Amino acid sequence: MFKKILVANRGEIAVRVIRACRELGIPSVAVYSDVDRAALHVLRADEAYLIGRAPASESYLNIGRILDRAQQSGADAIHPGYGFLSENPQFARACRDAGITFIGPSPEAMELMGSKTRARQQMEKAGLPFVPGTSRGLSSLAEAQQVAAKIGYPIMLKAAAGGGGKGMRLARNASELASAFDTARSEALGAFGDDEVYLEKAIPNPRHVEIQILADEFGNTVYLGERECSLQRRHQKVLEESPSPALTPEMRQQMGETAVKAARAANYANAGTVEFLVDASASFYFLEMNTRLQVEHPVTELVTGLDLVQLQIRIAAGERLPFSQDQIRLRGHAIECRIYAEDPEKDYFPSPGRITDLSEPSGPGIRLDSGIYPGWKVPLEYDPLLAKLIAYGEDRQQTMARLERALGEYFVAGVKTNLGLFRRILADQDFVAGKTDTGLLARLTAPGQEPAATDAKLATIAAGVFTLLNALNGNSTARNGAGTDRSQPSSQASPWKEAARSEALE
Ligand code: MV4
Repeated sequence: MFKKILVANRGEIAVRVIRACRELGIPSVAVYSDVDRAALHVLRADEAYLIGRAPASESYLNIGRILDRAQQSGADAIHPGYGFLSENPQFARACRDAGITFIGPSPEAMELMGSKTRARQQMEKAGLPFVPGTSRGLSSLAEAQQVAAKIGYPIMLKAAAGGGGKGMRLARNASELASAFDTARSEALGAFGDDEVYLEKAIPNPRHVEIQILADEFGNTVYLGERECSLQRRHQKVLEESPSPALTPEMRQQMGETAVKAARAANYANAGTVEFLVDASASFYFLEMNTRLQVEHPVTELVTGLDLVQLQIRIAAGERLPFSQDQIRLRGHAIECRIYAEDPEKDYFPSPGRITDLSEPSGPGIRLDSGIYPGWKVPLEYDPLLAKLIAYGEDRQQTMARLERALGEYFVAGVKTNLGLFRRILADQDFVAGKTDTGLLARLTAPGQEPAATDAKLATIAAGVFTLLNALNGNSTARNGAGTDRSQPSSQASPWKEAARSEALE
């Protein structure tokens, strides 16, 4: 087993990985940028090292600096989390060259899946169902129009180096394709440094269902059920659940076995996710494979009872999978909400700032993977994900009830959050009925949909009460301790608290 693990990430996922290290008895090393000196992951790790200035390119994406810190601290493995360097084959290769184990798949598997066209060729060779379209880059508009005419419009233009919907364009006919082609190419070049684009038949109103797989370095590969991720906004997932309300046990098995075949075709080891589109008639198609631990991995952990991060570490250390497919049991239901610092009244624009007060949910069936604490200032340089609230229950009904109860216990002051959106999702008839299609979030987040007037007022009053209660608690301690009787709340309260209090009294 490893002697020490460096966690090349920040926020809730770095905290999550540090927890796995602690349980395995492995010392952990955090790295941090200038603005993350007091971040939660720094406080939780056994050691921490500064790696650079706030821009990610100078810190969390700085391969040389991170490897230096690994060597300096005596770490013999690096966990990349998600995002940042997690799907960068050059980083995985640099780790290998430095004699440090990258906790994840091989650089070769990452390269294969990083090119969406190469991945499609490989799936075609392995005989797996994938969305009809081209499996190599389009060399000209004429070629694109020829293929599109053959498979039929509407089509999607996608960047081969993209993924996750970035740089994707819909064309409903030949003239739309003509106007989209050159822009798609130059956008792909700008965003990914590679102008290769390909096309797929557009699947109308698809569901996004992904299969978690786990593979050891001895060729043992298993699937761990699915995650329904159709609630997305601008290609950002907002809520994920397992099992998917749209899958039958037969589909689950078919998709699971297809995902295992896809992983085998890529000679894949460690944790990975195979994404599928599911159409209205329940046919499924390979979309892409993500070669990292995903944000939404906790829903799979809850329904399988497994610790995916510990298993990643053990696989990377050369251990065999400790179970086979027939030993995996899926039980109950899990739903995850991604809690972001963003302003619902400004079209969910990021809203970083200082966390002035915090009340966190707990209790039966509630898991909170959080990266914040009161007094911490959420920096504006990175993704504004604050925490993931995950509910677990025997069935979807109980899970929704627990989630709703937990949302009522959750209070974040100082930054705007999307917490209110989840209360409305849970109150939505379509969501309750399991009809989690793409249109649902668009409807709930459309401008004017926000019941801002009443909710915002109520939230402000609640904030005022919360602040007063805190201040009063502080007073009683002071009275008992030092004999001072401050009948007014502390004069050191922040301007925010003062504002909230006066608004509440108003
Ligand atoms: C598609 C598609 C329709 N047809 N590909 C890919 C990544 C994901 N974030 C969005 N992607 C899509 N790819 C073809 N050939 C529609 C989407 C899509 C989507 C898919 C599932 C759930 C929500 C979605 C929201 C927007 C677009």
